[in-house]
Amino acid sequence: MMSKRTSRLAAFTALPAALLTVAAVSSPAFAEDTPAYQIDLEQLNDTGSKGTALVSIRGDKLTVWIKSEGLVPGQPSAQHLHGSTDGHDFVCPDASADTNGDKILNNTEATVHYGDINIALTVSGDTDAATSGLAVDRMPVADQEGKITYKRTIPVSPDVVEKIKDLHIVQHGIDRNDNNKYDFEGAGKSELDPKLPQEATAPANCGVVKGAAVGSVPVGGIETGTGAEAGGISSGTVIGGTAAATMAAAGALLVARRRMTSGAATAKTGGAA
Ligand SMILES: [Cu+2]
Repeated sequence: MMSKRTSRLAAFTALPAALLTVAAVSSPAFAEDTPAYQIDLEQLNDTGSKGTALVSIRGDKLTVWIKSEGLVPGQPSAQHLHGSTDGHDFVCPDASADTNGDKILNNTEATVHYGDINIALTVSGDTDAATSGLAVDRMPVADQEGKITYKRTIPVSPDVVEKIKDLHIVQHGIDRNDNNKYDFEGAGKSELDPKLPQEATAPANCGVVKGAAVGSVPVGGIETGTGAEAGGISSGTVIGGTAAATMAAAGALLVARRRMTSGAATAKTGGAA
């Protein structure tokens, strides 16, 4: 017991002070043994954006904390867990992923590397990739310094519980012409929808889930100090209905591309004002 508590404390000591505060406020999520994984968000598209995130799983609930900066002040940033739970090893792209050579890493180019949207990290309502992928009216808005603080706990499917380490966090929205809004002068039209500025949909940062849990491990509901230690998610209690969930996810991804366009249209109203 002592050692678990000690290691958890040590892990959090390594996190930025600001994030620590968030974790402290929400300590109930960590009051029980819960695996938590750290994500370092690193810039894409020369945004200078960076941040730290934590993801933890307790039963079928995923909690995501994000503390980031370098987003466009006053603008909504679409943010997602990207990647797949079928074992495909997606990664965060670098500048070489700009295959059309226009000096902008757009979402389509980046998706080759970080995968499709798996979960939309909205601030409220559903988190389905298909219906909320670009529901920018429900995405966090960066403050006047371009910072975003986010925390949400959401139910997830068993395959996400099992494969959380295969997913990445991506925040979108860049400002090429530094005028604190998404507009067409900065980077032209989005490849997703010509009615949208590229600045609204291009990725600003990306981070992968690091392999080792920073917190201690057994998932809530499993009263044991053994067996569940390594992955923390090996219990049969959280696995079930996998086939159905996988099929639903596959369907969602197919629809996501189409919905992204209509969803993002909402952003234009707010963003161009
Ligand atoms: Cu995304």
